[in-house]
Amino acid sequence: MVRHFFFTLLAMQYTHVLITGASSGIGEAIARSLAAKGCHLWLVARRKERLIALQDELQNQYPNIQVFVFALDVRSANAVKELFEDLSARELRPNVIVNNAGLAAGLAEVDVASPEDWDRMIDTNVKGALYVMKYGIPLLKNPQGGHIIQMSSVVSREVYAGGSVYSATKHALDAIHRTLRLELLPWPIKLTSINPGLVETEFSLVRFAGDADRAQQVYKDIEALKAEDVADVVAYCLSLPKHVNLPEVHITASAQATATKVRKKDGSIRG
Ligand code: NDP
Ligand code: 8X3
Repeated sequence: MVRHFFFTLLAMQYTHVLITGASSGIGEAIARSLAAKGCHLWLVARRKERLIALQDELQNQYPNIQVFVFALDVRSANAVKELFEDLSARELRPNVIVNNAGLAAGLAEVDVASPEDWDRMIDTNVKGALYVMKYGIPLLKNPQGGHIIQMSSVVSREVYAGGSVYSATKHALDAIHRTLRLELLPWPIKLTSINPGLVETEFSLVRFAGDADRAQQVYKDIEALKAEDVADVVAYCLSLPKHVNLPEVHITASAQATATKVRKKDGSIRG
């Protein structure tokens, strides 16, 4: 309660925020959290009806902000290009990009995994994120600058059996993030990579192709992070003074030591 009061009081440095993957989980929680702080929002994902429901809810709750919705697949370079071309022609445009859309597909070892799953992960997590940066960065290259938040993962630095390609995509994002910190240094553009551990969202449901029982096992008997916990950290990063940046934030549940090693509620160790 006290924590949420504190986070509500944070003043944002930038208040015009585009969020990819805003139809669910972490992206949706970021949208709710930033709307409460008075930010204008551009919500991006494929499931239009979910985005519209969120837009309606936030517009009703916070009539002073503007919420825009764009239903698109970040795997389409053309769709992402058109989105940012459209935005750059408008007066009201984003100065924060939360590059959050992403997924894991499957948990199979390399010799038995599906190449289609690999394509989905690489096309979404790496190429999709790159398209958003390529076409979004020109919007931030101005004297006012902006902030790019990249949703990565603890597996940008770790690996586990069955997670080779998901982990490879997040390692790739880490390399891209560190490269962009060099390339964008001439501009007042902050870059933050958020690296969460286990967060209870639709992530595992997607990973296991809608198998709810299997997805529930991932979070069973442990106290994982909630999407709101990650959203609070994003809000904190966006509220830091202009001269302060957190380039990388690792955030895990208190009961998580590595991507796979967690303390269960009964005190035993899983993984
Ligand atoms: P969710 O499955 O709940 O949300 C994923 C979001 O990404 C949805 O809004 C989905 O929208 C969007 N998305 C997926 N593919 C595309 C696409 N091709 N084009 C546009 N949007 C897309 O999972 P999380 O909230 O947990 O995941 C968000 C990010 O956090 C991901 O990058 C994930 O890798 C990362 N992460 C998650 C962790 C976890 O344990 N949950 C831990 C560490 C990092 P739609 O389907 O409507 O397009
Ligand atoms: C998601 C975290 O450990 O489930 O990035 O792969 S994990």
